[in-house]
Amino acid sequence: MEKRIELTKEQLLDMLSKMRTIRAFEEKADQLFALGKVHGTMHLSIGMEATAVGAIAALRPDDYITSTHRGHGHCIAKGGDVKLMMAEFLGKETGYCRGRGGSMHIADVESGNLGATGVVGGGIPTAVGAALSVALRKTGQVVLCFFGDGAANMGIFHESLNLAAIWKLPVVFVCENNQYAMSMPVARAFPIENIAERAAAYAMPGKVVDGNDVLAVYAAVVEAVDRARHGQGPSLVECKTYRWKGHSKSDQERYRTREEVAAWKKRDPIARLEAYLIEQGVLTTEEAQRIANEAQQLIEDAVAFAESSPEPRVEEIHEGVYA
Ligand SMILES: Cc1ncc(C[n+]2csc(CCOP(=O)(O)OP(=O)(O)O)c2C)c(N)n1
Repeated sequence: MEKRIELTKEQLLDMLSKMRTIRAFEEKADQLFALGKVHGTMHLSIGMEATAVGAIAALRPDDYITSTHRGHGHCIAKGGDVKLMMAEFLGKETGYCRGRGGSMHIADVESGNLGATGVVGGGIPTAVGAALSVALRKTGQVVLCFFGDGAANMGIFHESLNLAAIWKLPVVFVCENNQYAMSMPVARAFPIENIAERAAAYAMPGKVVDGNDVLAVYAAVVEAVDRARHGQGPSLVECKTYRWKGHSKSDQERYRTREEVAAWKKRDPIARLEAYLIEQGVLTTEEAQRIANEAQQLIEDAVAFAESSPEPRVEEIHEGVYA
């Protein structure tokens, strides 16, 4: 694990707690889906918690993020309310988007989360637009943009990075390279080894980090955020990580082996952080258990809230929906 001695115990435990909350939210989401309680599909980021938490920990609360279709973790890490998220997930009137958006369309503008999107790569130009806005308004905010490896092969990625670079916008591009775009492995989709190498084409720093090491992600993004905040323009940070679950619920997982999944599970970002903090004397096993229990309880309460919430009324179902 990368050492960040300037982090306080409180900050470190907050990182662990957020990672635990994301894991608990998504394991519950998986169960609820299996019980037939969810409309549509969903994309889980189990195994990728360190990228969301490490990157967002480098931000100020008033900074912005844009998210992806795999966005539960980003929302929780940015301070989203799991009760409203769970209600949205179950299509309830009390959800973030009054149940109209579901898993893939959660936005929480108050916490600076400009939203998840079902359009792959859609958050990239949105982030650049938001960065242009904060630059013109001189607010000193930074925009952090999450996207997957698949999105990095879309035209909009190149156009957006170019614009951000020539205008020196305060945006940090965080590629969550979880090794596959649906069933397409990165080795077959890219002629280069690291997606971060593409930063050179736009004269911005490009860094590769172990995306399962929350402190390494944090350190890389702190540096990028600092540059952005001081008018030095955008950066690209590639976090190498892995999703434990299938792409979405319709995935038969014929493109990868059980051995590969098992090998990545050994690099569980949560277990790694716990082990590191215990070894450093920052955490006891009892505290680790308490943090895990609290996260679980938070999610149980969120489910109770969502399940007891009303469904949207049929006659109002088009309210707030734009297509
Ligand atoms: C514009 C667009 N093209 C295609 C799709 C279908 N689609 C949904 S997810 C996905 C793969 C995305 O891969 P990646 O960007 O690596 O993100 P990951 O799913 O790995 O998190 C595709 C092609 C879509 N939703 N939007």
